[in-house]
Amino acid sequence: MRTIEGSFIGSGLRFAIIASRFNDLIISRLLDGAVDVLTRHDVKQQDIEVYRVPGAWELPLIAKEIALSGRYDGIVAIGAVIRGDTPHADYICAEVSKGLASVSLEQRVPIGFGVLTCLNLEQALIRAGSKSGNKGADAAIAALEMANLLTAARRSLGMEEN
Ligand code: INI
Repeated sequence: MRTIEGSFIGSGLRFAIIASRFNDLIISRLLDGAVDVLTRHDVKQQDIEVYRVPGAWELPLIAKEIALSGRYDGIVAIGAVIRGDTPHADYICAEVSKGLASVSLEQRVPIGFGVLTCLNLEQALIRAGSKSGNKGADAAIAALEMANLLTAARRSLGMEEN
C-alpha cells in the first residue's frame, strides 16, 4: 500500500495571503496566525505576499487573479463575517465560500479557508487566537500541506509539473 500525502515543509514555496479589512480586530489576529505558521514551517518572509480587500465579499475575485498569475503555490483566504440583525452576512458567507471553492477547483490551486462565519464577535475572538485556536493558522497549514500534496500527487500520477 502506498500513501500519497503532503509534507509540512515550506522552504521554496510561495504563498499569497488574501485578507479583508472588515472586522480588522479579528482579521489582524488571523493574519498574524497565518504568517506565524508559514514562517515556522520555513516559508521565507519574502515568499509571502499579503493582498488586502475591503470585505470578505471581495475575496474570490482577488483569489482568482492571484491564481491566474501562477505565482504562488497556495493561497490563504482570511475574513470574518459576523452576523448582524439581518441576513446580509448569510449572503456574503454563501458566495465567499462558493467563490473560493470554485477558484480553487478551476485554477487547481490550494486555498486555505480562513474565513470565520460567526454569530457574534465573541465567537470570532474565540477562533482568532484564543480558546478555539487560530483559524488563520489552520488555513495556512492546510494550504501548505495541500501545496505539497498536489506536487506529490502529480508526480505520483505522472502528470506534468505546472
Ligand atoms: N464583510 C465582512 O468581511 N464581514 C462582515 O461581517 C460583513 N458584513 O456583515 O456586512 C462584510 N460586509 C462587507 C462586504 O464584504 C463587502 O465588502 C461590501 O458589501 C462591499 O462590496
